Amino acid sequence: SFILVLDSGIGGLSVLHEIQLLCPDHPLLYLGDSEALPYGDKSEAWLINRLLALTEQLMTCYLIDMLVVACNTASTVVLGPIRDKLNIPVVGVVPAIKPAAQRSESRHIGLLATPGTVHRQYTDYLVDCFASGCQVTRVGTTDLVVLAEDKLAGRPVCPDRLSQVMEPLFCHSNLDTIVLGCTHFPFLKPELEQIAPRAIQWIDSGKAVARQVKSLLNLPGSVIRFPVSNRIKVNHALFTGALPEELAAYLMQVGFTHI
Ligand code: DGN
Repeated sequence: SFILVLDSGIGGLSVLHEIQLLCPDHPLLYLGDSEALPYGDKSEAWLINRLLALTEQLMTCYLIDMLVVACNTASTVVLGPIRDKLNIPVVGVVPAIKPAAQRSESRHIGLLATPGTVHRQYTDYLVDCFASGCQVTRVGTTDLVVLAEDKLAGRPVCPDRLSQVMEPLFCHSNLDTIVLGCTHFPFLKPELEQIAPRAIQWIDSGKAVARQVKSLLNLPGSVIRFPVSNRIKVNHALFTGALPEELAAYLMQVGFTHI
């Protein structure tokens, strides 16, 4: 049985990587809905229908025991309705505001996410509940989603474009922590570190999500179990749109068969 990890495009692969590290024996299935990239400009109803339709379609050919919505933009709106409709555990990814607020010494953090996530009510809730007493500067960008897609497709990341996006965060000299609130962004961390004017703590949700997945796998009866001896390590990846050669190579390198 598989854990299905889903995002529009490649972003969810950053979460998949963390799950792979913590649950190396569990077969993983990745669905990159690249045809519908970006999810950020889609309505709530459209997202719910799309995610349900894709998951249900995959459930006809795969035994799926958990769904990870590896997209902040979608998770901040669709988790409730999707949990109501599917009878498997559903894990979402939301911006890591709480750990960022805990770790910031200057009490000024940045939230870097898609415009959809930045403006969500759910994000207001996270900031109100977990970052009280902290200044939170929010930057919404789709440019970094494109740059991350480009990077995994083997195209160079333009530092000037990155700097332009980051200026509204980097210009605050006391801002010491930045939440990478989009699953695409951890792929750009080396480039972001290179252009940062000072040392910044970059915080994403990947490891916390992997821990949650692992704890759900360990709950008796929460997932379908099969004997260890039958466990063959098969990881599959599917994309609804075209798959660049470089990305196919990356998937192979991390142990995924593209189907
Ligand atoms: N990876 C998505 C996220 O975490 O918000 C962004 C991609 C998108 O569809 N907008």
